[in-house]
Amino acid sequence: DAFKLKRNWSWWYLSDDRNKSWEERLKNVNTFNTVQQFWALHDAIKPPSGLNPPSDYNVFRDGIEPMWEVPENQNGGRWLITIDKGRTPEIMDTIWTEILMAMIGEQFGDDIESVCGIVCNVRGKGSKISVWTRNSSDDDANLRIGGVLKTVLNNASLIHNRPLYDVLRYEDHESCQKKTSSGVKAKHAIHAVEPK
Ligand code: M7G
Repeated sequence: DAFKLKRNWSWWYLSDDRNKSWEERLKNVNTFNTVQQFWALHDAIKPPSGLNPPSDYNVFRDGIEPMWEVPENQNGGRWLITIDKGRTPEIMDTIWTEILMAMIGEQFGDDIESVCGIVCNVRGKGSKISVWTRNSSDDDANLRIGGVLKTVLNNASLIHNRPLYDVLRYEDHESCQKKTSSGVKAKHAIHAVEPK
């Protein structure tokens, strides 16, 4: 028997086709709701490190589209992990798979209602992985979600015997859309190792 997941998840791909608009580049790859379907899909397609920059993977829950414009994301924000250009590509793949497993395995508990999905931006200038949450002003839920991410990633760092990240930063989507060269000011920050 298939191990049923608690909900439906959709995997999306944003292609590297620079001649198309952002919306035209975004395609729904598949929807899954069992553990077996998840691993079949995960193992059949390239890991993030195999994609040509600039392209994205998104895995979002219950029919939520992975874009700022939809009601579930309009007032939202993201926990962001930046992956330095100098790090090995496997680091990105490991972080991606670890957060993905935590999310579809319901590690966020009741706060899953505040989680919309996860994004991997594969970029030549340095890739990014983020967890999108529904309400950028809901500090309690966002900090709990950030706390789960810290636990998941710190455990994974021990298993893989290397630090996977330095800091998680929370920013709202609105600031990201207005972003200037000076970057976006983070609303919250959680360090892998709290500074002494
Ligand atoms: P990005 O991919 O989030 O970051 O945004 P990047 O700077 O690392 O590449 C790059 C560009 O993609 C934005 O300036 C938008 O033009 C477009 N874009 C990104 N997102 C997440 C959206 C979205 O949700 N909706 C729309 N319409 N465009 C987006």
